[in-house]
Amino acid sequence: MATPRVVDAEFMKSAQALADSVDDTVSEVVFLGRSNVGKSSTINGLTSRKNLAKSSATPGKTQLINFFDIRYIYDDKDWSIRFVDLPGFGYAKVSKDLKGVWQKNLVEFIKHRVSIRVFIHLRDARHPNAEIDRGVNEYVKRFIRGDQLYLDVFTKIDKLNMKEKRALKKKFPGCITISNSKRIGYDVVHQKIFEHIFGVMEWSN
Ligand SMILES: Nc1nc2c(ncn2[C@@H]2O[C@H](COP(=O)(O)OP(=O)(O)O)[C@@H](O)[C@H]2O)c(=O)[nH]1
Ligand SMILES: [Mg+2]
Repeated sequence: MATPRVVDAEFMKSAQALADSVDDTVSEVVFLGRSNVGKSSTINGLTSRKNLAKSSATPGKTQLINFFDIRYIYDDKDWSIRFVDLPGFGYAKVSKDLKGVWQKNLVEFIKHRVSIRVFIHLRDARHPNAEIDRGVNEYVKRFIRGDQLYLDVFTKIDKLNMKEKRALKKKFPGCITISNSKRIGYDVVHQKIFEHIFGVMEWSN
């Protein structure tokens, strides 16, 4: 089964909050995760662009919400969505309501942005038990809507040996694993995104 292909990817805008975000008429995939987990690398990898995410992540912009226009080709047709790169959250222990981990405007964005259809939570495969990731997962699942998909995606899988990979799969059955340095795992991510947003794929794996 063919995989949807990204044929265009363009930086649109950096926003501070929901209020100055781009229009909300196109389905969005938001990427969240700790600083340094590989968010920018994943967006660059999925779009096969070297510097798409980095180019907007100039100093001072890292705390902003970055929007990217994405055009897929699938079945000879064009399909448009947006990717949204969210500021990374820190390593601090999770407080009950994540105050201080994510700024208020970010929490407002992920709660109230109507166009979000997919949350991609990037997690470091070497630290699958990080408390902050568990906290974020539980937190988002409290208000996630029925039309939204939440995907755990483990990055840096190239850093794991066989034994560690087996342990990860055992703890998170069916989890998605990727490597940005080896460019592995992107097809499944594209397929999940596409299937959820457009619901037109018949694929088996
Ligand atoms: N080995 C390995 N390194 C990665 C991978 N993804 C990202 N990195 C590296 O991790 C560092 C942080 O990546 P970056 O994309 O800037 O993370 P961000 O802060 O979440 O946007 C960089 O040095 C990347 O080259 C991966 O899958 N495997
Ligand atoms: Mg980044």
